[in-house]
Amino acid sequence: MDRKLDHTSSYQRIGPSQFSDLTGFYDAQKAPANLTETRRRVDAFVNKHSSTGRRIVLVTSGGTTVPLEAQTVRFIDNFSAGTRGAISTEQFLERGYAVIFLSRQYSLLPYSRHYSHSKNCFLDFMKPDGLGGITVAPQFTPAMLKVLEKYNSVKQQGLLEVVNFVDVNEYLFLLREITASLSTIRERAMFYLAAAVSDFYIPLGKMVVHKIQSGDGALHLELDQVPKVLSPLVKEWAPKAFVVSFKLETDPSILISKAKTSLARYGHQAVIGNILSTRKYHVILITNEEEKDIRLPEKEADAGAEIEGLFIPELISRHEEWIRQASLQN
Ligand code: PAZ
Repeated sequence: MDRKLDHTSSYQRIGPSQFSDLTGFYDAQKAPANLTETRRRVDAFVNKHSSTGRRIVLVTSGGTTVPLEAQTVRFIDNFSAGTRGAISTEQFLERGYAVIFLSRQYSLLPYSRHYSHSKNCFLDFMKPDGLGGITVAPQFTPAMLKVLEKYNSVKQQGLLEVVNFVDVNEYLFLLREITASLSTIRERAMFYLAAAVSDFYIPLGKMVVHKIQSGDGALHLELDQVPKVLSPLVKEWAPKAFVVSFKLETDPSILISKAKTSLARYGHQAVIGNILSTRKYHVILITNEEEKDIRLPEKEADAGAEIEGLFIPELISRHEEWIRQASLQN
């Protein structure tokens, strides 16, 4: 027997089923509890680095969940491990940026990612030192020392601010808040939107409170479309910033046209197109002026190179030009 969930007994149905304007979305959804504290933290980070003239990039990373119940037992998720975001953050930090890392809780983090999702358990990197303590096994020491030095330097200079989300609702509230903060540094802000954000969700007004019960046959879910925040982000929230979005597809034949449509629709500066199965070795950088195929040669990949090391310098040089052009107009 098929059934429909009785959400009306738990929550009153509110608002239209799709929010064409975002105010409707933010009014109807519940803000995360840590929003005010996070804004304070991000404001302090932005103020500190803006006073030194440093450029700041917001890197979004990892996948958002879509809860099925308000007291969430089940949720929809996606594949993203946050690899792109974590690697990219290291690249930006190495090139002088301060980074706000808006990342899915427990997905990969810059620096620790070299060990946390390695084939080895973290304990395999260690050995007893014979004096009752622990040391790093000698074969891993040179590589780990390099990572540790970079990590400590970033920490000492306070160049990295990590903000976590789990579900798509938290992500959208945090993104709007961080954008408001970053907009104060105008052209020196870059948005690098690499998170795999769900296109569909269940609005609070349509969600059941308690665990969905089994035993009554098939479950039919209806998901609303997540509002497109890129439009207000580019046009209203941070109109002076340099904005890079990502476009993921599985069908190569539609990737470029979808990326170009996105660029034309939202009016931002660049799209990085990638295909699920080849995303670690091949991306396409699309701007209004060009379409650049960027590939990581196999030999370089085998030697440990990562494709972000090829396309992030390209983005940075375009960001520098963006800042230069703005300074000519002021
Ligand atoms: O997190 P990851 O490294 O496994 O994947 C990165 C990615 C494919 C999520 C990213 O490159 C991307 O394309 N993000 C945007 C996805 C989208 O089209 O919404």
